[in-house]
Amino acid sequence: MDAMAVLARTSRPAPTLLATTSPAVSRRPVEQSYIMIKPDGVQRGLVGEIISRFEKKGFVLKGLKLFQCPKDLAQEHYKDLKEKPFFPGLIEYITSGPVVCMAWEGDGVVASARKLIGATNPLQAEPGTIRGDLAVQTGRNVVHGSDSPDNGKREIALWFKEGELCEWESVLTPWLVE
Ligand code: DAT
Ligand code: MG
Repeated sequence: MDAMAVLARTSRPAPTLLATTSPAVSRRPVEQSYIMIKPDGVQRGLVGEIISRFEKKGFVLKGLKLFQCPKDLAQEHYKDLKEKPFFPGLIEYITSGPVVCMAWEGDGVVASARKLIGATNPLQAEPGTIRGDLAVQTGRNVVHGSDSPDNGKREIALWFKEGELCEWESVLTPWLVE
């Protein structure tokens, strides 16, 4: 291996970049989104595929668990839709098997995750999005993503108990944000 190749392999962000992770530095409030792989995504073996899209994009995983959702939690999560005719079917579907609950963090993560996920109806979701690539029907659209930063907070508090989120810094952060 020549000297340049060795350098490329071993280079690290400059210490001044790493210093931005110091607790003394004031930061903007962090944005988090609640992302959930629905029971069809788990049953179809799409867990790794879906997680990897958020990892590769550059968001940071702060919470992750496989979870059998009780009915009352599903009803609370989707309470804004309770008057819709599809509500009972939606609750049955979400509670029909384990889901994967995730908290993803990063600037703009809520809107960006919605773009990565794609339109509610997978037939209208763009190719390249999760729903556009991996699903065909609204009632089996494999993944949920919060629709606003406030709902991100609300949903993470709803689905995760105290102590289930991890506070950590990714070593990749200085390579992803300046
Ligand atoms: P999204 O999941 O894209 O935020 P939403 O919040 O409007 O969409 O609806 C929540 C879920 O409810 C959606 O992912 C699938 C289900 N749903 C919505 N509209 C539906 C419909 N017309 N028929 C069946 N299920 C529907
Ligand atoms: Mg929604």
